[in-house]
Amino acid sequence: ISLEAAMFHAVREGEFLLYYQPIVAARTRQIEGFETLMRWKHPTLGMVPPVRFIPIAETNGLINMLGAWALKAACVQLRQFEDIARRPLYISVNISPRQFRSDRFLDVLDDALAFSGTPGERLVLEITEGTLMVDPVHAEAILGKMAERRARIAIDDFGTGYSSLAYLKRFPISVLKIDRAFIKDLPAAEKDGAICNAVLDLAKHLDLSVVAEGVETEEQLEYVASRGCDYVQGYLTGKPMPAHVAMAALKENL
Ligand code: G
Ligand code: G
Ligand code: MN
Ligand code: NA
Repeated sequence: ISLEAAMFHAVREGEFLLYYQPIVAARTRQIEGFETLMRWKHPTLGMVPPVRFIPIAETNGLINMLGAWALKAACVQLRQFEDIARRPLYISVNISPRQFRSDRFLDVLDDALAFSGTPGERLVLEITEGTLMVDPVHAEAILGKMAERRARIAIDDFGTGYSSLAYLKRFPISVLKIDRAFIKDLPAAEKDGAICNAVLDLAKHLDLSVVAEGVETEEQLEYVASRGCDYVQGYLTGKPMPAHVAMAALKENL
């Protein structure tokens, strides 16, 4: 049985779940939000990583169904996180290229917000540079619609795609997520440091927030925080975790 066939079965059986990774203020380490990361718990294969099943779902179209489910479930989960924290948090959800292009995407978005009662401004949609560049005219229209709903757009894996900086001017983007590739060898790697500094500088002048991804050490956190990076996400401040563990982490983090 192929992984693809198993996926259709898995959808029916409810084998997909969502993990949540804290995104924290670099200075205080207070949890500001969570990124939603999909997991597949297969009865015999165990945890199948997203790098194995997302590309298949993207090819066969299952991503539209999985993505719609994830968006709605994440918005519902946010309300529970906020009940614990007793302050506004946000939820960040990855949107694949095919989902972004889907005619139904805006309906899916509206449904998730309406069903959960989550205000649009508490939602961050993570897209990659590639998603924007496939069809920039279409992207501009969709991003405008997202902005009408006050959802914020984050560029995921920033700096690794094939795109021009011009899109930062053209599109209503709020957040840059510096890819882990530029963080992992800090503070020793001078070129990576230079790239991080340049991104932080650019973001400051364009009034964008920055999240440093893949922060694993105190030195890395100190490096980016001292250069003006407001938010970090990585194993140092929290791995992706099931919702109940994330809620326990929130209680510890008030
Ligand atoms: O979670 P890691 O936990 O292994 O995730 C690897 C990659 O899988 C992420 O970088 C992201 O691009 C993708 N991914 C994880 N969850 C989702 C999801 O819910 N939707 C989409 N489109 N991609 C996801
Ligand atoms: O959506 P995106 O491509 O940014 O996915 C984030 C990926 O990075 C997920 O697979 C997540 O599990 C992983 N990740 C998050 N924090 C760390 C970290 O500190 N170190 C490493 N190696 N991976 C991380
Ligand atoms: Mn992401
Ligand atoms: Na990333």
